[in-house]
Amino acid sequence: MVMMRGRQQLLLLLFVLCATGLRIASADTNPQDAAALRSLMKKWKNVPASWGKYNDPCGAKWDGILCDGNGRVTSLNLFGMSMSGTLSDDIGSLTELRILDLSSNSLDGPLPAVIGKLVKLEYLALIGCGFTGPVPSELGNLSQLKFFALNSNKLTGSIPPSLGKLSNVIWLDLADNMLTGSLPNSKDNGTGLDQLVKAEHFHFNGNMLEGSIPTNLFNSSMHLKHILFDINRFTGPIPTSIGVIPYLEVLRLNNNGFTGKVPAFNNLTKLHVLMLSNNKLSGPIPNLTGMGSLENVDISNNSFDPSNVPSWFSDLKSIMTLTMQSVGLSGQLPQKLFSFPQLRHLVLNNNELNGTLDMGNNIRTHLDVFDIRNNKISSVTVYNSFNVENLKLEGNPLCNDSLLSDTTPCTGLQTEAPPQPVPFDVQCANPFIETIIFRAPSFANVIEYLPQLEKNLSGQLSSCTPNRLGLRPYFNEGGYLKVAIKACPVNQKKFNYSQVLNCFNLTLQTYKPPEKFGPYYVKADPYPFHDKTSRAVLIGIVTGSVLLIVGLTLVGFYAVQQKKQAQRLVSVNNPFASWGSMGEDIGEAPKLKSARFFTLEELKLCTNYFREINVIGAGGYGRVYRGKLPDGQLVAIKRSKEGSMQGGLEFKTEIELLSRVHHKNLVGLVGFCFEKGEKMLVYEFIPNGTLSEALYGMKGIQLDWSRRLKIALDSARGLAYLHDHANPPIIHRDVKSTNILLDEKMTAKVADFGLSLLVSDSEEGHLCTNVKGTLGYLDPEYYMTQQLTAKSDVYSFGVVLLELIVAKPPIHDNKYIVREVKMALDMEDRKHCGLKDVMDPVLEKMGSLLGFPRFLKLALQCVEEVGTGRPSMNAIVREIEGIMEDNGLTPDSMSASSSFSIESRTMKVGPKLPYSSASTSSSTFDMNSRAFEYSGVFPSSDGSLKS
Ligand SMILES: *[C@@H]1O[C@H](CO)[C@@H](O)[C@H](O)[C@H]1NC(C)=O
Ligand SMILES: *[C@@H]1O[C@H](CO)[C@@H](O)[C@H](O)[C@H]1NC(C)=O
Ligand SMILES: *[C@@H]1O[C@H](CO)[C@@H](O)[C@H](O)[C@H]1NC(C)=O
Ligand SMILES: *[C@@H]1O[C@H](CO)[C@@H](O)[C@H](O)[C@H]1NC(C)=O
Ligand SMILES: CC(=O)N[C@H]1CO[C@H](CO)[C@@H](O)[C@@H]1O
Repeated sequence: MVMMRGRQQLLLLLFVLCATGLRIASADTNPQDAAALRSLMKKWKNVPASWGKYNDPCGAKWDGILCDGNGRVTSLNLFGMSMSGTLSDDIGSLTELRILDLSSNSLDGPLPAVIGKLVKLEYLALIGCGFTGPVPSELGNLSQLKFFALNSNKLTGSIPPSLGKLSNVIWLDLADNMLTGSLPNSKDNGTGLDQLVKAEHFHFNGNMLEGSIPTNLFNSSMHLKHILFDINRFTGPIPTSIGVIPYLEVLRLNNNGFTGKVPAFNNLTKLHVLMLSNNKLSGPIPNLTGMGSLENVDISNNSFDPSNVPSWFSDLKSIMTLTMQSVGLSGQLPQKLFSFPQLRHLVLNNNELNGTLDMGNNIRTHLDVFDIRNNKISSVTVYNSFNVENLKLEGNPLCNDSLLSDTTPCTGLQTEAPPQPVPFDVQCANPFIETIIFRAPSFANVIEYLPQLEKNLSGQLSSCTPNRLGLRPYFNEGGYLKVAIKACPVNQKKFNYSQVLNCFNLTLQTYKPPEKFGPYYVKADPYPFHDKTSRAVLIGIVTGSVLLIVGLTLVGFYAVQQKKQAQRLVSVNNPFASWGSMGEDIGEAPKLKSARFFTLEELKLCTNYFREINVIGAGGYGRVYRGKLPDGQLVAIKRSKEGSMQGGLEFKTEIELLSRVHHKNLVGLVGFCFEKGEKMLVYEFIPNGTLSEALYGMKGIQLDWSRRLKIALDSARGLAYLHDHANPPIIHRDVKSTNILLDEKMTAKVADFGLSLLVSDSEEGHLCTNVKGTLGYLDPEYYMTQQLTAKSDVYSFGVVLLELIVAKPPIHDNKYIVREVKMALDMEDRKHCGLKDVMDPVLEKMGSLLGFPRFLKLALQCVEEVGTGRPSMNAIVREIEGIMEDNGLTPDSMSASSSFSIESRTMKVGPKLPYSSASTSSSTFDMNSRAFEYSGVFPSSDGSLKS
């Protein structure tokens, strides 16, 4: 009988072993710990599916549990499991616990005091839950604790003095709760935070802590690296003892009520981030002499004594972000400041800075923001190397009465739109999303650092989500940088519990972000672990024929992966392959000469995620953005609207065409992007704006006659190339002064021949098509007959030549330029040909009008009614060359600055290039080209406007 029972038991055991997937059960869980876990589980909803399914938490592996050889639970890690409920006192029974991490769950209720019994605990992380009530003073008994993080809950009450007994603690984080009271110290409260000499992190920001900070809280034997006391209600003076902490890297005291003088911090030579803004500090501006590690300083909005620009501005050799609003600064900024290569944000508005703003000639920095609004600057010296578009000058005397008054630095039109959260670009049904909150980044321009972070994080998460990561950065009010991460599962519908626990649990700081990002914490969004399909799949796999399924699955995965890999390879080589689904056969990759393929991601990064501020033109086709490639090259990116008419085939034709066209008087194509429904053309960026701006847009730029001849010649050469040397020939179809751009040497380049049609597409060079072009430039013959020829471009070019004389738009004051000039014409007048009242008045002031009658004659030939009466572009080139040579001007050797003058009243001009770069902020490609079809308004050449 006994024998039988034994055999039955053996059989039963074998059966159980088989049913649990042939797992060899190791140590049984200690019954006390097993009971505690079951009781804890009763108070929790949505525990991992493995919980309770198996009898033995250690042996059968409940997700998130680790045990020692005696079956005692040593680690309870349920980060981001989307659980809810409360934490019961049963936790106190797990006395061998070393790691307790329940972060990013919807747990609430009070923290049980019995956590204080877990005396072996080294890591306690209850971050981003909803715990309420006080921090139990019993937690001070956790003498082995190294990592103590209760941040981002709803804890109330004061910080218990007993925490001073956490003699091994390195990380102490109580931030973002509702804590009140003062910081306990050993002198007043028996025990206190001053005793935590091993601590490297005091993170108490975002509470309602109050009172003054005791002087004895800090001493020189401490190891503090980060002091985050910002956004509280502290009052009284900043203790001088902070200045003796040898390893301090981040000091954030901003947004409190600190008063009095800022103590000497000069010995804090490792300090990177110093934030004192929005307090009531007084006395002299802090003396930061010798603090060469500072990268991010903000001392704005205090009540410092007015002072001259301090000499330590020249010491900040590592500075990236310097913010000093309303601190009573006067005088001039030292040029040295602008030689520090990492400086990106300089915000000095609402001070008394006066005299000339002269950044010197060796600017090594690229300022993304230079805000010097509401000061007393009366003049500015601008050098070639400085990017004027980021300068904000409003509210300075300089803006009242100078040629700058209408420019963006003074009008503030470039004021940054509030940051828009950009959409993630990875898509999947069940992404895992978590946000890393960086509490003291050194930089303000995240775009520059995002690629580093992405690379670094991809490495960290690669075992769960290779190549499938989206990042979305944004700064919030406190200067905290939040980066949301969206990770997609690969070859599976969802992430499982153990993947989330092993890959995404960044709470214990095992993940090291790149330098300059500073301290961080992580908060995960809830994840839909518990919807039915996933459980069915899981149960299916467990209960089915394990080997068979594993075998089949492996084969299946392999096949899918091979296929995916093959597809990936194809799509990298040929971005057009994925577009076959549009119903058109686009075929092979375009045949490109020297133009490259950009990914959508690359173009996003170089345009700041297509931010509004980078838009330099817009119109029917879409928008044009300014961007900066990683190698520093500036580009103009023409992005077609979603669902724009042009299909993949036309797009391919266009880029093939454009990539073949290379001429120094044509704006060159750098590359293109064709991905996820986006069609973008990337052109070289031409810094000095359009011809129309130079003629009648910007004040300050004045082109003399010989310079205008040269511009006419340059653009004629560009068009002649399109007509006669491009293969196949190209008709521009939209020649106008806004499509002629001026580069840094004032060389003209013709832009936007995207509307072009291939001449060879039709017979005998004639094209029958809908009339397209721009009001004021349109060839009347083309309009009447709809026959497009190269001579239509010649007509439009003739209008541009007249604009060079008149310096007004082709239609102005209800007059049409062609008609206006013809009416005034009087060839008897040898000097002005009767156009004295019509022509640009500055022309005569700026020197003689060599060859003017011949030039005028050429222009009028170009605008002949009948196409056959007009010269070819080649003939035009030869005639302008002739005009220049006969008048002693050498067409190909005009230097950049010889005749380009600028009126200078309050503005001094640097040695290199005058203030012409102001026009960089306006459009490179005029997309407002009011292209119209038959029904448009057309000016007849007699000057009236007809409908
Ligand atoms: C610490 O001592 C000070 C001075 O006696 C007292 O005001 C404060 O309330 C004490 N703090 C705590 C947390 O007990
Ligand atoms: C800085 O350190 C030096 C040398 O240790 C010391 O003499 C000086 O008093 C310190 N300054 C401050 C402000 O603590
Ligand atoms: C600032 O501190 C440095 C070094 O401690 C000292 O030499 C200098 O005189 C101080 N400057 C002012 C304006 O107090
Ligand atoms: C700037 O302001 C200071 C102090 O008000 C004054 O002494 C100085 O002369 C001013 N400089 C210029 C160039 O106006
Ligand atoms: C407690 C725990 O499971 N920690 C894991 C968190 O993630 C890291 C990787 O970042 C793993 O190494 C840990 O085991």
